[in-house]
Amino acid sequence: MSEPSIFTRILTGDIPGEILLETERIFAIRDINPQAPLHVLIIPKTEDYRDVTELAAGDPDLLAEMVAVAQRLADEHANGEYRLIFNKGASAAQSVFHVHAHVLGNFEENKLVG
Ligand code: DGP
Repeated sequence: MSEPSIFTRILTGDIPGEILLETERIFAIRDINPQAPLHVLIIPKTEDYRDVTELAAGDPDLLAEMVAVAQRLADEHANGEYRLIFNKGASAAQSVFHVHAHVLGNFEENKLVG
């Protein structure tokens, strides 16, 4: 069997990481290298899907649940608005091959006022 992914190791407590939200099939953590004031990763607990294309083909309901979790996170930590990104493939900057979505928000916090 292959090694558990970095995300599974956070879920199981093998390595540290704050779990922001957890449902039966999904969990969410803050990205270690945030690209926006809010930058959270939404991750299915299963490692069955390497990327969003496999997930959409294999379990579209789980993909829809990830979008619902993105909205929940944005409602709780932003103003209900968010950017949702899936990287698919190394040449598109995917580095962890356990499917996950990046939720980014609160971009206004970086703008200068006045
Ligand atoms: P991607 O490039 O789409 O595969 O995104 C992987 C993301 O995972 C990347 O933005 C950084 C994040 N990441 C990698 N290792 C860790 C970790 O140990 N903890 C947390 N919180 N995030 C991590």
